[in-house]
Amino acid sequence: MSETALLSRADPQFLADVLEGLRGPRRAIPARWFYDERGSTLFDEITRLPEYYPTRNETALLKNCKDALAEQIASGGAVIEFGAGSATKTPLLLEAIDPEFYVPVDISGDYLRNSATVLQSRFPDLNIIPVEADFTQTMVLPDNIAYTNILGFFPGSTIGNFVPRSGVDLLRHMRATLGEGAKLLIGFDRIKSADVLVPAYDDAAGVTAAFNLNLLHRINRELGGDIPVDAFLHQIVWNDLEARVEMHLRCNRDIRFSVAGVDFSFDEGDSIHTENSHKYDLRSLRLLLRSGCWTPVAEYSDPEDWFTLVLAEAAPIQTAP
Ligand code: AVI
Repeated sequence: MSETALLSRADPQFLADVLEGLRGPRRAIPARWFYDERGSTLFDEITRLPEYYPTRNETALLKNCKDALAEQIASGGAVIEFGAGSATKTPLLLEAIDPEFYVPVDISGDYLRNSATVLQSRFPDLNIIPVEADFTQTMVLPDNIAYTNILGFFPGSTIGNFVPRSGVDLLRHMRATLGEGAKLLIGFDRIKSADVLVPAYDDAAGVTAAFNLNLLHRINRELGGDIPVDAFLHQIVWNDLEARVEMHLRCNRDIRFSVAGVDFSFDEGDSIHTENSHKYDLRSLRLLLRSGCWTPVAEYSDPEDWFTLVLAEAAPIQTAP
């Protein structure tokens, strides 16, 4: 395919983010672009790695707080999940609170429909209404859901992939989407030793490295790039000041390449910042929720305090004092 034909099919936002992000001096590409088909498959593999504790710990936590959740959340309402849903975590929540409607919201329509089909066979009486949308923006909920009893579900500590300013914006959009009287069940990965955090993002089997490097393959494939992928190394940094694990792609030699006809040159040691994964203590996660117009009402943590699920209520939108 010619480069013009290729670029006419490319996502214009992906192209803009990559050209802007490679320009430097502080090169960075938003983490949302990891998730093409290959990236989503690799992320799925990551969640099963021995070093990657968040999925295991959050799943165990959900199992353990099922009864407590059932006491706090009335059955027969609607669950709005931000993201297409996980094959293990979503059924646990649905079993616990028995809603009438389940509305998964995701930007990737194919992935959304596939996971909805799998879930429907397991919960034949549940009304599943997939919504293809960007959940980082306020959206209108399907009008056939019961607006009285709404629970947002945002597991996985995906909130950690947003810098605090964007995380607050995201929570406020969720508050606007879900409305007055809604609740939110949200997962937060906790601050812990770098000896645990770093291997979780730099596993021995190299799956996270492949996930990180796949971004460059995607750029080459979708944006007509000729980046020599073998010149880049997966690098993980625990940034204690910002309380976050950072992923970078570090260049191991001087190179030149082009993307969409634009030339770039990298020196040995230059890097592209590809992801932040913020970690929280209880005070910082409460502050983030309150800033995003949510009032925490219950917290569930595992015995090691490695992961916390918070149930929060929509707060009145107020600016003073
Ligand atoms: C999706 N997100 C919560 C994952 C995380 O832990 O920040 C993405 C991930 N990146 C590398 N490993 C996992």
